[in-house]
Amino acid sequence: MNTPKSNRAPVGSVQCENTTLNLLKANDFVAKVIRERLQDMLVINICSAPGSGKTTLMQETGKLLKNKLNMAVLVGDPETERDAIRMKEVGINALQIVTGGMCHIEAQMILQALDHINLEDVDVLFIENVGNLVCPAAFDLGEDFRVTVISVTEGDDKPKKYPRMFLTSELMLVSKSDLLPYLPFSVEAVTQDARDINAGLEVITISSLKGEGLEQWCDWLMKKVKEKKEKSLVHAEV
Ligand SMILES: Nc1nc2c(ncn2[C@@H]2O[C@H](COP(=O)(O)OP(=O)(O)OP(=O)(O)O)[C@@H](O)[C@H]2O)c(=O)[nH]1
Ligand SMILES: [Mg+2]
Repeated sequence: MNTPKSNRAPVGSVQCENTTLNLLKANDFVAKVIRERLQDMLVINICSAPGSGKTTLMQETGKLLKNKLNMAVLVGDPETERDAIRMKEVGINALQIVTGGMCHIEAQMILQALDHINLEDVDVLFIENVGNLVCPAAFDLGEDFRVTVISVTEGDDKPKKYPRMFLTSELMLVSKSDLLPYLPFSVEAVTQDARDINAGLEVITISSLKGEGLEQWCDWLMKKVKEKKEKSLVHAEV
């Protein structure tokens, strides 16, 4: 009898159909409502793998810009309010969205959260997404820009493995640069791979721990806030 020696699948890959497209149409509808509602402030969706330094960056940004900018943060996690607590500890107006195990934030969660956070006079609203380089890339949250953080501990091969996140981002922050001397990570290689996917992607290398690149990041942010304010004034006049 001809019995197979192994039941393992042969090496190869299967291209799967994406059946979430209809669900995303509903999300896009809500994202449009958010975009219309938040015309007076810059909205930034910060995405990354778990632990790449999003909350730490928010804390440092809050400290550096507290006299220049009124910022608020909606932060998503599957469980716990830890990140919102960390931000409040440094004086940031923050609200936790507990997704109940879900691996990304959806636009309807943001819409619900908007009724529970004071956004009066806010210049920039950050959305710290759930740590995940896959699903958050598919969900428009009504943001003006998406910023992807990739830490040097994750490996420089990630952009081509998770291309949609890098394709839909305006800026890539290469974080934890203070660890570069200890790791086989090339900022040049990760930048090249990311720009192969998205030629216009801006890149800033940062260390929230040592302060490297934070001035450049804050300058980028202030410029975007200014541009959004100008746009919102033009919109109000017509
Ligand atoms: N060496 C170094 N460590 C950092 C830096 N920024 C953050 N960390 C550390 O990285 C770990 C994760 O940082 P977080 O800011 O919690 O990361 P996060 O992306 O918000 O994590 P999740 O919300 O769980 O996805 C913490 O132990 C931080 O202290 C940095 O610039 N350099
Ligand atoms: Mg966090």
